[in-house]
Amino acid sequence: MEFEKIRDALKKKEGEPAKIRGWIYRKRSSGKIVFVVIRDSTGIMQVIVEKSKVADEDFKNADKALIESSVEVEGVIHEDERAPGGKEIHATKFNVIGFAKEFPITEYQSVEFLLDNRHLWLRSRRMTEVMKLKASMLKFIREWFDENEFWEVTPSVITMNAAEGGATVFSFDYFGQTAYLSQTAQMYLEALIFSLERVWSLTPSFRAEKSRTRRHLIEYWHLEAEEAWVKNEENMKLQEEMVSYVCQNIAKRCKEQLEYLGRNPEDLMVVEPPFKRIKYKDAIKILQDKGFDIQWGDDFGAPHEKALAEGEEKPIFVTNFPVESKAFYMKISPDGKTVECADMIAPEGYGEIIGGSEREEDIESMIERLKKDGADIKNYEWYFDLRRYGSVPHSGFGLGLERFLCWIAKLEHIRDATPFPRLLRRAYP
Ligand code: NSS
Repeated sequence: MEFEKIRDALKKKEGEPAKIRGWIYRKRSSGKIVFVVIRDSTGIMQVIVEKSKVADEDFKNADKALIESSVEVEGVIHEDERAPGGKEIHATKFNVIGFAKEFPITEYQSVEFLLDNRHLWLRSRRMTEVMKLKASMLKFIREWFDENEFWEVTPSVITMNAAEGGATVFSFDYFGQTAYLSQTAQMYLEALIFSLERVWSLTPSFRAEKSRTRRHLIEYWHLEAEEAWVKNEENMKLQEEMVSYVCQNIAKRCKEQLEYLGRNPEDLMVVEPPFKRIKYKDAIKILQDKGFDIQWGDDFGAPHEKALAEGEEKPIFVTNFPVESKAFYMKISPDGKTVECADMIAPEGYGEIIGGSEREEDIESMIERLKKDGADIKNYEWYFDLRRYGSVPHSGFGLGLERFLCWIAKLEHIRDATPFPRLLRRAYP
């Protein structure tokens, strides 16, 4: 008989044979009977190991094996409403594959302790459900890009361009030259639209941000798209369609994960285009009316974004930020003071999840803005070539996958949206 997943074994009837493998999740012993709950990637199953029903060796091992030992079990299904899932296996064989030492993680542990033991904490039900949700998100994102004729591409993560500003870039010695860890794939995606027209990529992005907040990671997964012949408004349409597609599919196809994490699928079903659009200058007024001390030119922090999306069921866009507050590559609007950009802000205080814009085509304007940031212009010559050889209006956006997941999964802190979070003072394990 082949091994089966616990999910499938739980569908079997009284008296049917079963064979599973996994890790000991819970255990108690009463002399002649050991009750073991086994988990695998699909669920948990109670196993009854009775001294009189298995080989002596098997019983001894079952009796002494600690939580997180890996085991193989053969037996017969028995229906019992007291067991999780209403079924249990009465073992005929109980084989310990790897005995576990005493597991360091017990019920109430500090955040720091759990981060120190992240490699073990990943086995928790909570982390398991979050990671399943993240994998599903990626699947739906891929579906959407595929259906909308975007090509997936693989840009480099080592670069000589600090496109999002020199202040938050990690630099290192690249055989005698200074190179950076990528903050964004955008410039490379821009190069690829001249052959593929619509492209997207998923890469790690790095931000040496000294901020210690619940929404900043030093390394995060960046989902980016770039579209030829597209202006800012159509760029926003694509973003709201993609985000809605992912929300709706998660609501319909990931109920188990959502339920465990306390997110009502109905919250995500209501997410559909169009999303509200607010101009930056109006957003400033709204914030001032709400009592914030904020002026034209100031950037938004978490409290501002939270206030702007207050009472909203869907994300909103804030558009047309002041030129000085945004990156050198954003197209300056006809008013000369703002740029053709949009930040997508999630509801419930989750803040900005997407930054996008139409791209500047005027080389002089970009040089001027780059110089203000102290950038080495010669490293941007290749990028200016894109404007010199058949430039077209084009736009794109970047979504922080972990920020998106925080909102979808109702997480309190972004560290739980990734298996091995890189934080201000942590790159271990
Ligand atoms: O800086 S962004 O707003 N925009 C860009 O990097 C563009 N070059 C993207 C593009 O147009 N191709 O970052 C985009 C998103 C932002 O909205 C967040 O969701 C996420 O990337 N982001 C982060 N997530 C987690 N941690 C940190 N530190 C972080 N920084 C940005």
